[in-house]
Amino acid sequence: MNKQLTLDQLSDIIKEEKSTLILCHKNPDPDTLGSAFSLKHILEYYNSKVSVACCDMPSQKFNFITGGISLEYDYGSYERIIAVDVASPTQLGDLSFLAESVDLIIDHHAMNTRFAPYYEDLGASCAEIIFSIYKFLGIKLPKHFFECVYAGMSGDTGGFRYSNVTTRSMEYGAQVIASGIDHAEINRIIFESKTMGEIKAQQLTFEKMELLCNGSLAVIMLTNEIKEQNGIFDEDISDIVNSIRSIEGVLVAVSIKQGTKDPQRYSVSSRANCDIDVSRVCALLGGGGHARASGAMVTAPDPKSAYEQCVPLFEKAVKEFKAR
Ligand SMILES: [Mn+2]
Repeated sequence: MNKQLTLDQLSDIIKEEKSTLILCHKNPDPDTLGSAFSLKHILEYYNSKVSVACCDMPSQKFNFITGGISLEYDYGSYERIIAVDVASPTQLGDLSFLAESVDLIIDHHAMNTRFAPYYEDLGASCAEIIFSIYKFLGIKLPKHFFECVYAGMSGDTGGFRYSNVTTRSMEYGAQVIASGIDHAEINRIIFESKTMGEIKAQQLTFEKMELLCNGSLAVIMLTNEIKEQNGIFDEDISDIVNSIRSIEGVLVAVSIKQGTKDPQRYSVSSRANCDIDVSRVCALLGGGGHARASGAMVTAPDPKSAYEQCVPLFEKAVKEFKAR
């Protein structure tokens, strides 16, 4: 069993001057990126040299967080590795070979597999934890720190709207805004701006998706064939599950994406608009996450068998919910 750290112990570790690699989860979202780059500011304050790595290229619209990071790293030459917003080794995607070398996990997922010593707090976002650390340390940091933290907090709460929002989320949000950041612009970029590739992918998604359980379950399966035929790249489809979730009457939305590098690996994302705990369904597929937002990686010889592994489980969950 890996050790659970207190905020005191965590801050002592953070103050150590060590070259550090911070790992984000695959399909990077504003929370994993915002947490990584805000933590980078804290570590740099204590003179550590820091790089951030992710197996997938972040959407260009998140350049305000990343500064447009390059993904070329020498994985061996760091004194410590910290994973942020990463619930399990599979969430590291192609970087999961580094899971054994992770020295510290900072995360907010109830289903974290605790694959290394960890600091855990079940707040709405991992960025809330980073902000707690900042407050505990009482240090002064540049504006970019607050932009990153805000991006994470707002990203995981849908702009402070989801059921995971607590009074602490709002209090922290207010304190971050008080630093003088342009929060409206950050929200515009996260929620109201899409690259042309994302728009194209969205259009294709609405064409190809399926509505099951009398319109309560929306499913989109994107195979490599469909992606290639339509000139769609992986960074364009990171958020498609949220597009189909917005359809009136949909209780659960599921996206199944075939891996580009490994076509026998399928990335499953699910969202619930009601009290269906999709993390339980994803746990049956070896994954996990939050009650209303979860994922899994499925291995299958072809798209049809991947579909058959996943979709009946979600159908069952929706039918059981409706029969309640
Ligand atoms: Mn998160």
